[in-house]
Amino acid sequence: MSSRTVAGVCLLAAAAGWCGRALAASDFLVCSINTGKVLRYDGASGAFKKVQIGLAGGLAWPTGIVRTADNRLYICSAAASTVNRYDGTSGASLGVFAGGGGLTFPEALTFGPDGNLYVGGSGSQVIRFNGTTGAVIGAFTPAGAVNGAFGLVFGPGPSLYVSSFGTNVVMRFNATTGASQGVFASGGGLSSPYGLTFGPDGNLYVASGDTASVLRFHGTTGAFVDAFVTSGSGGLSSPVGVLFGPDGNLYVSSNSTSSVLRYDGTTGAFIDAFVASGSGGLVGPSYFAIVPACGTGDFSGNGALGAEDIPGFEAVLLGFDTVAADVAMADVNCDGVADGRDVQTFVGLMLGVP
Ligand SMILES: [Ca+2]
Ligand SMILES: [Ca+2]
Repeated sequence: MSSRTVAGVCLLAAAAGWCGRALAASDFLVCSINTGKVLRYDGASGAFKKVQIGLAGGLAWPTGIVRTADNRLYICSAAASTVNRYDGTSGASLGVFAGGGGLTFPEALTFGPDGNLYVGGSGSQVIRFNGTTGAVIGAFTPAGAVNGAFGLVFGPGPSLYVSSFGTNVVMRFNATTGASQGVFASGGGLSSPYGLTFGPDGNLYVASGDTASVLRFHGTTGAFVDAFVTSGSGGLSSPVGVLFGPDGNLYVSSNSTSSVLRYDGTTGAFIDAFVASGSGGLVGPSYFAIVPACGTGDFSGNGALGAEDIPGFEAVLLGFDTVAADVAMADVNCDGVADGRDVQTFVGLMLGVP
């Protein structure tokens, strides 16, 4: 059977929802501020894989990063005061997506429940952009409500929770109107807050830059719970990004030590330097994203993707081969599923066409 036939079968099947084979493997994409690059690491071992984006599209001082379901990467190019868009597989630049509207030195971004893009920077307001076109919608939060919006997350309320870097608090805003709901979290030593995320226990975890810790606040009341990651634990210094990984543990980028550290997701105890200091040329990590791992398509195991790999690739797409490692290998377009949408990328890689 030709690969063209396979593509046709699986595109139809994918539409019906049964052909795609979901994967568990993930990678980390880490923004390396000082080198202007985005680096890819194995989500299981933390080993360096490759430079995903290297200075492409005018990327300067990369900070906030999110991946969307259509496999696009949106990255804050802080020094250019723009949000740039990239192909999640090749890392190719798709140009500047958003900018203007008063956005300066953006460091944090997230898509909202309305599908629009919310970006925080060095100013006093979170700016909203059309999530499809990137056009400026306008300031979302009231003027002066924050001083450096360097962390954003939508959460219970529904509300938008914003780290206000210069005032050492987490502010809360109505997720629909942007109206201020006041200070949500403060105290416990919170100083120069950066990334924040809601954990599996429903509480809010906030990177506290100046105290080199990750503080936990009650997810409903905002009351200080504890220093979940204690000051300097595991060498933590100037934490920026905080995310719970697929293994349930907490990952924290340690900007000053150029590493990503891992902590027990229940106790907060230091586990290891998941991404070792300087690995792959990492200098000054800021935010990071956890994304589906890319398959190599190299079923023959000869270190290259070629015609010899077609039978193995077809066997996965047709469902004859359901071995997890093979399914992961077939996801060459890195969208987390092995299906007909991988055919174009597979053929491109085989022919050496980016
Ligand atoms: Ca091969
Ligand atoms: Ca895929």
